[in-house]
Amino acid sequence: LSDPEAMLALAGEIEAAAAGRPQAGPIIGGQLRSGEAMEVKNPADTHETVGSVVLSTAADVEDAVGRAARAFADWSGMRAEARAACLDRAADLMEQRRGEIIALCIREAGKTIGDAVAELREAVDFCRYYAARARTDFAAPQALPGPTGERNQLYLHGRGVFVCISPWNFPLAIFMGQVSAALVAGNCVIAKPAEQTPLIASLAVRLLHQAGVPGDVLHLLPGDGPGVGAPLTRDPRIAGIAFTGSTETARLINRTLAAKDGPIVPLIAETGGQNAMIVDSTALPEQVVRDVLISSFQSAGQRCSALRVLFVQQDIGVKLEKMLAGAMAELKIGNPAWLQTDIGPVIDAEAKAMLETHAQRMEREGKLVYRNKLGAECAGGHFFAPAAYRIDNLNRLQREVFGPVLHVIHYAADRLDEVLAAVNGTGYGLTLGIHSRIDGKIAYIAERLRVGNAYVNRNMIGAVVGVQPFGGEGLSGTGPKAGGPRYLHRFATERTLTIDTTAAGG
Ligand code: TXE
Repeated sequence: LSDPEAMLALAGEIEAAAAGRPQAGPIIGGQLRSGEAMEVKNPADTHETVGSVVLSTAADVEDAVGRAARAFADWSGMRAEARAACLDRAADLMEQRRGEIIALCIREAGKTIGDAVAELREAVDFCRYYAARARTDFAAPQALPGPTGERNQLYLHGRGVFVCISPWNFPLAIFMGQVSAALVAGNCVIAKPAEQTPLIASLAVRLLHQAGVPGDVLHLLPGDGPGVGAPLTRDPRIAGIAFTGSTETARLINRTLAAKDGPIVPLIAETGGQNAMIVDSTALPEQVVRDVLISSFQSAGQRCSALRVLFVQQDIGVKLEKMLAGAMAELKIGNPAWLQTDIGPVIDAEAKAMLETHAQRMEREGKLVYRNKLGAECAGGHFFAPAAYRIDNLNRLQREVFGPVLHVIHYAADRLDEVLAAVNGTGYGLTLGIHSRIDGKIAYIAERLRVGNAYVNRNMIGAVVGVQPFGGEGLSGTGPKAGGPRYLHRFATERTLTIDTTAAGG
């Protein structure tokens, strides 16, 4: 975005693509099914129809799972190289169609241009990274040490039909991350996108088919959780589930898996966080403010990694709050299609209502640090004015507040251990920020907090594929880490082959 000429070219592509009215629906065996279509609205302007979607029926679920199960032997028997090549081609296609993809991320998911560009980049990175990992880990068996007279080999093999259930907050990157990993590991895939973002998912599936993934290997089933997601998780023919969304839904899926007959299958769950940043009085205030703003408010706070609770050492608390308020006042909230916009809408009316209810409670129970005002341009969409509140302790927050709301807690320097106990006590364990210039203290905090991704003296955004593999523990998910060297292995089953080499010709 820093090169004005490239930005201008991209803006032209986005504008040209924004005129389209894409259609989504069940894509089964490579064919888009028709039916009664529902309109998909733009969260920034609910009068604008972005496209339409046909929801999947029970018969679609049955058809898709049956076809995927029948296609599994051929797909899993293919050389890993052939599957990896499909992912590389899909990455190329995404880059070629960037204008269309970015325009959809803006119009269907309310992403700002910067967020949409980053989302596309991440989706491309996932495809290329998993393709590369498949080439190293899946192409040939791994030789294992063993006693003389014996050769031992370890193979990775696809599991079967994998169900990928994805959320709306990274409708392309998380969707592509799950689906590409499952496919390249040798599985057939049924993808169930979030009900809010079927159009982006539909485009992604068409690109994967165009890249060479056979129609019967990858199916798309748009629809809601109870109607489409739940029947998929109950189906005895599925071999695994990759899920990103709320902790509550992950628990529901866990219970379904526990109760059903048939094979025992893995659940790879990536859920929410109650992410904290701990700032002491040696931190550089300007840097802290800049990093807090990015960590809390980028993507309108709708990232599982976003900063929710800022712990500030008491002696600098008031000064930092004042600086934060000043910086928040500069934020531009509005149409995400405008280049100058920092914060777009939240995803839907339900999300906005949940955030407003929380804000009302905070206004009663906490102390307002700052709340932005919304301009007239926000009237037609699901906009929520970013807010920061000072609260006295972490128990005030029962669950993840998924939006642009920051909570500030002041702590006394000699009570750092209580802060650490409180953060661990949430049960979540996703991201953590530390701002301090005391190495010993940084190490002390990092060693004691149970989190998946910790960031020191920087913002908490940026799980770059292959650089900061992403994922949490406890209520935040199961691992393995997305974009990490061991992610694909969980989508595969391990088989060993032991050969007696003392026999003739061995
Ligand atoms: O999540 P859901 P929602 C958190 C965030 C947010 C809250 C609710 O706190 O406020 O979750 O968001 C599918 N069986 N995150 O309602 O319901 C559903 O259709 C099978 C954090 O969007 O968990 C969608 O495809 N599937 C998060 C997906 O699960 C079911 C991202 C996620 O929806 C199902 C999103 C069922 N019974 C929300 N019920 C993150 N970790 O980034 C729903 N689904």
